[in-house]
This record gives sequence, structure tokens and C-alpha cells, in this order.
Amino acid sequence: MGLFDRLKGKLGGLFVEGEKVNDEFYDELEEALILSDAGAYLACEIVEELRKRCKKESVKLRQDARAVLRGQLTELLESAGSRDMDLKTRPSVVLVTGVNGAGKTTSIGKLAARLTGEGRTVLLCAGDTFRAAAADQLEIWAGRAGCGIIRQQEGADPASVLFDAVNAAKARGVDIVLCDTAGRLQNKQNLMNELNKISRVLDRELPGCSRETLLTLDATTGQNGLAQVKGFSEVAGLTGIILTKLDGTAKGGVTLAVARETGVPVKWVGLGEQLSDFAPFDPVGFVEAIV
Ligand SMILES: Nc1nc2c(ncn2[C@@H]2O[C@H](COP(=O)(O)OP(=O)(O)O)[C@@H](O)[C@H]2O)c(=O)[nH]1
Ligand SMILES: [Mg+2]
Repeated sequence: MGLFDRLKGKLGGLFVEGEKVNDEFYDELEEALILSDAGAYLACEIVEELRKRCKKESVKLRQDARAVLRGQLTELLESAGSRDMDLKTRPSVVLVTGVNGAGKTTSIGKLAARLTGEGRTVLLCAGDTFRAAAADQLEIWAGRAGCGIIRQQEGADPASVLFDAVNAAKARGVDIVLCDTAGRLQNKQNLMNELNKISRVLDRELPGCSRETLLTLDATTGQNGLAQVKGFSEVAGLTGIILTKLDGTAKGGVTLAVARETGVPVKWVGLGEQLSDFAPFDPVGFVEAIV
């Protein structure tokens, strides 16, 4: 069982042994890509490129076109840049943004568990101060992941919570601070102000520190996800994506669209609600599952 088996859908069914590559095949492929949320524009682009490659390599059979398409889509995903996390300095800071319900708090818990499992020390920062329940939820995850948490009262300034977290991290020699945020993209100006303030705290308290700004993107939101990546990119300067809820969809196409149109790499995937339902994104495994 591969990580992405849930994504095996219509696309994979097109590569029937012994059948020829013809116009009908390309039409079916384009339709399947659109149904998988790749978007009409990208679906067309992928099919045109595949036509070119198959012609150049004299590919006649669908089973052989599969390998060509896999190579092509893997290249597309890898073109979004490095999936490594920049966590060189002690402490490093990872900000996690995303719309409500996308899986920020859950992903922070899972990432924390993974990092502590690798022997790093982690401190969570309850930067979503919008609701008290958000910090409570993060505290439960801190317990599961075996790491500390810094929180303040509901309504506190997120930048002030991060100030506390960074100074606690320095005092305790913690490797990585993972910071939750409230992520209200509905009000861009507000979010921008909040993130700018957070950024200023980091510049002042941890000049030159390694920073990641990750967006949690719910894989089940389809093409709307693309708009979220663009919106948050503009406001927050994203360094990567955590693609959540991949267990809940057979449509992986938005991942292709995000890579092609935003160039922000998917670094992690969420595959369920449990601590261990989390993995680094693997383009080769992903493409093998969808094609
Ligand atoms: N199936 C599934 N559910 C997830 C995943 N990640 C988060 N969730 C669920 O999505 C809901 C919202 O998650 P939460 O972390 O609170 O989102 P936040 O508002 O962005 O902090 C919760 O019920 C989570 O259990 C995932 O990868 N798969
Ligand atoms: Mg949350």
C-alpha cells in the first residue's frame, strides 16, 4: 500500500495494455485531468506536451505513454523548487498559515512529533489567539508530540506570544519554534499587519534566523486551493505547502496546478487525523499513484 493509493482514480485507468495512443486517448486524458482538479488550462498544456514527447520518442502504446507522462508530471512537481526545510539556526522558526479548518493546528502537532522523533527539541507557539479553544487544541498536540508550548490569554497579540516563545526557546536552547496563526485571509490587510508584526519580532529577537512560512492547503478544496496559495503567497511570502486531507480525496490534480502556477513546493502531506498521518511529499510516489 502506497501513501497515495487513495488517489488512484480515472487517470490510472486510461493506460490499458496493448491499446494505442490516439486522439481519443488524449481527449480522455484531458478530461480525466480536469476531473482531478488540475484545471482546464493546465490539463490542455499537459496533454500537448505529452503529445510532443510521445511523438519524439515514437511512443505508440498507452502503457508506454504512462512512463512518459509520469516523467513529465514528476518534472512539473519538482520544478516548484526544493522541498528541504531550512532549519539551520537554533532556534529556527516555522510559521504555519492557512484558512480556518485547513489543518494548521493538526499539522503543527504532526510536524512537531516528527521533529522530536528525529531528536530535535520543539516549542509550540499558540499564535492563533482568536479563540481560546485554538490554544487548548494546540496544547493537546504538544502533549502528544512531547514538546513545550507557549500561550497567552484569548485575544492576545500573536506577535507578543511569538516574542515569548522565541525568548523561551533561546533560554531553553530549543531547536525549532512552530508557530500557529489565526489565518484570516478574508481580511487581507489584517493578516498582513499581523504577519508583518511577527516578522519584525523575528528580525529583532532572532536576526538572520532560519524561517519557513508554510501554508496548509486542504486537498479537498480543489481549484479554490490555487487561489488560496496565490493569496497567501502575496501576503506571507510562502516557502512551502503542507497539503492536508489527501486521505479524503481522489483528486490530486490541484497539486499539479499549484506547482505549475505558483512555484511554491509542497513539502509535507497530511493523510489523516492521527499523529503519524504525515509524511514528506514525494513527487515520484505521488505521480505513480495518480497516473
Ligand atoms: N482526514 C484528515 N483530516 C485532517 C487532516 N488534517 C487536519 N484534519 C482535520 O481537519 C479539521 C481542522 O483541523 P485544524 O488543525 O483544527 O485546522 P485549523 O483551523 O487550520 O487549525 C480537524 O477535524 C482535523 O482533525 C488530514 O490530513 N486528514
Ligand atoms: Mg487551528
